[in-house]
Amino acid sequence: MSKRFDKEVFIESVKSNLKTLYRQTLVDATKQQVFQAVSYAVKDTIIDNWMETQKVYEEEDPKMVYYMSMEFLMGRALGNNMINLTEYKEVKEALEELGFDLNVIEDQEPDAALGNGGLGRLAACFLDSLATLGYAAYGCGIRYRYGMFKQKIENGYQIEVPDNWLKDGNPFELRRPEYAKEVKFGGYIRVEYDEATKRNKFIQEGYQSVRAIPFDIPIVGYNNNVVNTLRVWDAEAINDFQLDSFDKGDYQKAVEQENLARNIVEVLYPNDNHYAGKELRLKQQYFFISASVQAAVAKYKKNHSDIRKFYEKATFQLNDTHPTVAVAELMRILLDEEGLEWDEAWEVTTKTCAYTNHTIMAEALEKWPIELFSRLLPRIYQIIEEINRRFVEEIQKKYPGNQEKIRKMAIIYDGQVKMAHLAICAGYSVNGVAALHTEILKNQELKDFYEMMPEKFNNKTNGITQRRFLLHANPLLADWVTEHIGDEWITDLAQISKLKVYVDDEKAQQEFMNIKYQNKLRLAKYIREHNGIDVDPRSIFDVQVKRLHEYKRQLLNILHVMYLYNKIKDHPEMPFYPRTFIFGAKAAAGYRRAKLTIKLINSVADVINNDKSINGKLKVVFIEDYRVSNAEWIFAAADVSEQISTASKEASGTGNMKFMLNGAPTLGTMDGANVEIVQEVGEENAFIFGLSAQEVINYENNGGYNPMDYFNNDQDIRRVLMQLINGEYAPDDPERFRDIYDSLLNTNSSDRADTYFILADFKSYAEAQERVEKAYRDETGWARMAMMNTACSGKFTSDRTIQQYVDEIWHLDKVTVEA
Ligand code: 26Q
Repeated sequence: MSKRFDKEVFIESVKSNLKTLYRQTLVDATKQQVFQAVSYAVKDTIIDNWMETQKVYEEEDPKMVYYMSMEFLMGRALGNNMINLTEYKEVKEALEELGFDLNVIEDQEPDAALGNGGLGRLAACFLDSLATLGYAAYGCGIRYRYGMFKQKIENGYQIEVPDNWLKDGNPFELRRPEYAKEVKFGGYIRVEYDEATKRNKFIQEGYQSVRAIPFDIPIVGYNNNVVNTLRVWDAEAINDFQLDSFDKGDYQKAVEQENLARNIVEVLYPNDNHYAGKELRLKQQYFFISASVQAAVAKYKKNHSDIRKFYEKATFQLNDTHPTVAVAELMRILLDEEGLEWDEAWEVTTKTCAYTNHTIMAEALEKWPIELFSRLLPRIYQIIEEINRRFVEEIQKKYPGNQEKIRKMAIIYDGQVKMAHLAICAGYSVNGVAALHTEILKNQELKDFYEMMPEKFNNKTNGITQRRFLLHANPLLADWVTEHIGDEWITDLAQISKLKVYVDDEKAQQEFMNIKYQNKLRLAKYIREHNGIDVDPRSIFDVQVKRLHEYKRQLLNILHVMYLYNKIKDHPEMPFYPRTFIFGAKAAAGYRRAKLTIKLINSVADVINNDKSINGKLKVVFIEDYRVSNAEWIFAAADVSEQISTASKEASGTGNMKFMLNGAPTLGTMDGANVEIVQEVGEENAFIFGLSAQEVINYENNGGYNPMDYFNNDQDIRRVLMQLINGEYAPDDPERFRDIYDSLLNTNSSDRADTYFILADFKSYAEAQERVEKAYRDETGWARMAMMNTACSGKFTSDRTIQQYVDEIWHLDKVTVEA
């Protein structure tokens, strides 16, 4: 399919890049320079396919999806691009001949961390699948100058360090000034009657504006010559004022516009599952949406004359509510610039926009104060007011006299603009991201909307790309799988179920577990180099890596570690299988309790790792700066996947799927996609514990949960909690962890004590952990279980997810691109 890789040509290209970029030869070049030179050589191949793909799109005019997202957590590009070009091994060999280790070269690349966690990484996996399946797609986002912060751990505390990911230049991006768009903020709207059209014209005046400049990043499909585009927008000042003729007002405005442009794309908000009502955040949202929608309309108009059929060629998928101003921006363009009537414009808009919900956490819901919203986006606000007026009318028609419905469903209410309500009202599809999550949306969170418009609601269980998270992340296992069942799993993960015939095969079991062991060695080396901690690769690697959030319950995990440590100290003779508890997590910079939890984990680690008396039976490791690139190694090395969120709180989870694919059974609650994982792999191949989602919801609705009961009646729990405040892990400041203790036992004004049911689930979790230990002692049993997890992971490819989006929501046309 793709052009044959020519080693000589490739090497020449690397050499010539070194020369033109850096005036360097191979012998003198730094590793960073070699990385750049190799990347430009790879980009060369990509560009041909990129142009060819865009030509096919021009000719065949397929319907396109615009995946609108504030976040794209791409990670590194070089390795992934080589994988998808099917040139990875060839390049590796070529570089070896030149005396370079490809792993070391790949390691020079900073992660493109333009996202927080699950939602951003999902967007990245979707782009990979869209290109691989041959669908025309644009990712639309922001080119943040600083992505997700780098995490340093100092004295056990998280320190945030700016992520200057562009400092050496990004070899894969392409600046496209010819597609720049102007985006306007603020000012006021002057209404003017237009005799010619007999309509009011709405003219924005006294505004500030910035120029949005697109940077295009290639998204390489696997072995199919398709290259799609991730388009991220940079902001530049518009300063066409004349130096000789400006008065004081012009000068002031010019400076303000410079600042606006600089600030707008400066940094990603590092909040995960938490809404911060910051003006700059709303500016970011409108900035990239206005530019993207303008570009999508312009692209359509190049080849089509009737804007009323826009939706036949374009669909906008809104990645959570963050891009929901797209609804009003599309309306604005259709009404004010294209001259459509309201009903015509509304039809186009509601056939174009679709919305994905990623959370039921109340604190993540976007509600903008009217004052802020209307000041920043005056015309957009007018349009939303009219959308709301008509929507409220509809509600009244359906539920006459029912004020309650209006209070609960209106888009504008109580001085706030509710973005989820706008997205549901204007979207033709509303989807959750796992079966359980979608059911909770329909029956609890969005019940009123579901009752009014049931046809909009649907489920799309998340997925992950096996190309990055197995083929690239775990080459040993990838090769082993291919040896046994062929390589079709790379683009058809359902094939991986063919491994089931090997789960009882002793040789296969040994090979599988030996690969796991090699990956554990690789991770142990990483931990030694980065944390200075020695871990025993024969111990159980029990891993929880994800954003730090109370609902994800890293606290439950570390409290259990404290409990185990107590047990080992009390009963040194007790048989105990060595365990290594591995954590990785960033806390939002302003999330006090999350940051204190990191300190707790590190304090417990300090005590336990330095206690010679326990003979290394227990180790605790906090991996600094958990991110996509080191995640790849971590998943490959995990024995146990910790997915222990309070049931009903984790919409889906996607890390759970990456562990499963790499042969790590889930230790988890019946939450999010865990439910479907258990369905696929069988209960006997997972370790499930804790309250069900319904039980949690019942407690939340009816009360009756009292964590003090557990404190009073269970001495193990009481002892662990007392250790939070007796200086056991904070001899220099015994009060350090008081807030965590209080959060579990003391009701404060806003929250019930132990909001996330940690004490309720503690015993059940500890028992599940005992089952893990017992299962791990049975070597064959464990090998079988691990292999079953890999073999049953077929459903969780993002290729399946994307195919469902295409079939049930987007209805895109498939394309093929010849080399
Ligand atoms: C909103 C307003 C202002 C500032 C920040 C935000 C904000 C930013 C990020 C709100 C939420 C997020 C991220 C949410 C997220 O990552 N959700 C996760 O989405 C995954 C993909 O669907 C799911 O697997 C996870 O369960 C869900 O938590």
